[in-house]
Amino acid sequence: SASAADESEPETRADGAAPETETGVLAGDKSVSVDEPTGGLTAGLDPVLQQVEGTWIAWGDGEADFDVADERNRVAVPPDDGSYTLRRIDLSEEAVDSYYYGFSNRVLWPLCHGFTDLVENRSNDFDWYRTVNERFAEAVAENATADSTVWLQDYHFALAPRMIRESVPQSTTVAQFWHIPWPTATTFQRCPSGGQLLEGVLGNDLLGFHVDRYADNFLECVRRFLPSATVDRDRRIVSYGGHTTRVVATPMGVDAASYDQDARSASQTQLSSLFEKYDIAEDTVIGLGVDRLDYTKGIPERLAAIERFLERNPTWHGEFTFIQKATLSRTDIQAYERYGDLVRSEVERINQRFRTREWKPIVYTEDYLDSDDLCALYRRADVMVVSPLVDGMNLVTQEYIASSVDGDGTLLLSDRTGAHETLGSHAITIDPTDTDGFAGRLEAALSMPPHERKQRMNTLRNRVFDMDLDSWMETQFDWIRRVRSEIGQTGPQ
Ligand code: GDG
Repeated sequence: SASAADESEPETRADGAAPETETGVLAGDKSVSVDEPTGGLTAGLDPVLQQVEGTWIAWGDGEADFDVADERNRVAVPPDDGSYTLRRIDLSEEAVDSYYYGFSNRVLWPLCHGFTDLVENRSNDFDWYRTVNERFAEAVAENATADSTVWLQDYHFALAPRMIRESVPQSTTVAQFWHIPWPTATTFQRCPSGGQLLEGVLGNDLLGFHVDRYADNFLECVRRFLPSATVDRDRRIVSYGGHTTRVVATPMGVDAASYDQDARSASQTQLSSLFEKYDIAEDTVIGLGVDRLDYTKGIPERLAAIERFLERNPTWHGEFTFIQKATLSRTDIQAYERYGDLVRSEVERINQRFRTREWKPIVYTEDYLDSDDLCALYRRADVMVVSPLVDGMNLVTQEYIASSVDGDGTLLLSDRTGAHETLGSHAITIDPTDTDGFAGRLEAALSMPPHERKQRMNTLRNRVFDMDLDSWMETQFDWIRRVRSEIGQTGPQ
């Protein structure tokens, strides 16, 4: 059996998607409904857990107010045949503020993305981070048997792997996937309690990153800051405190077939009603950006490049509109609030500068788009702009490619994303901070001959279908099996 721990943001899910289909409701004082997620890792794990009949441990929204032993914190999924158990850990408001909005997103998120100026290490946040990691570790230990695989997701659980390792049988496999970059040693040096975090993640038998660079950065941090560890860089194996961790780079994919299918079934009426809502003329050439409203995503830099493009290309006025879909995120943190204000005021300023009575260059929306509308927009977009200053992978890139079923879209992709390391050779590469160069690439994308667009998109599509979510999951489980058999052969180390 497998048990997995996952964490989602209170206002959105981990993949930014909202629940789509309600599949069941449990009766009681406070009823619990079970919703199917629309996409991403959450949706990818659901069928896996249904097959292996495991336990999924996640935190609740803090509102349910059930105590740990309450039946409603153990929900059968699907509710009628109960293939697996969804176990919820309820966190108090203070815990969420310190663990999630505190150490996870005021320290680890900015630090791992190299935004050291934004690191805010408030007192108590690390203690809460440890406490919540302990609560998850206890819940895992209660559920794990000698045969179990524990699969942890992301940077919210840097301490839990060692705690779990020390409380489950030796033959239980502990693995983790780290969805964001691992920073260089120079940056990591500034991480409060960095040594404890390294010791924590080295409780894993397997540690996965999206790309080689993050795996190499991690190994360098271990070498520098845990001198008693033995690091085999070539085989990417670390031995520390009598335990061995294998580090791998396995770029995550999306459910390409389902994006393809949703894009193919997108109707003209659906698209027309979106264009009507945004007040865009039907034959406009469309640029598109889809991001969480996060300071890593390079939205102001993108707006600056669009402004430069409009300055240099009056013939495109009235013909080209850029749609920026921004999903509000972590708004309790001031850096996010300020970033949102900056983005909105830049949009307003650029629109004021160039707009006419019939046209404005930028349509900005924070509305949630259901997956059909999102795929319809991806399909319709002539140019997709992905310009983060740093991004672990960036799944939007792959979603766009999978939805470009007519094969005529072009992709502008920042060279600072994990996606660029796997797909960059057939995208149009941009340096998000080079406004002139970025604007020039936008011009080039819009005037690219159709046969070149098709050729590039065809190659990108093949790659995205090859590296889809299923194949990523298979790779993860292949590695887990391999690590498991290595533990079996060598015995406890
Ligand atoms: C982290 C890492 C890594 C957004 N708005 C809507 C909507 N979304 C969905 C997108 C996409 C997701 O949100 C965003 O995923 P990204 O990968 O682009 O970025 P992060 O949220 O920062 O994710 C990142 C990822 O983890 C996975 O490992 O790639 O580097 O930072 O799926 O589609 N979806 C819908 N409506 C919206 O309005 N339906």
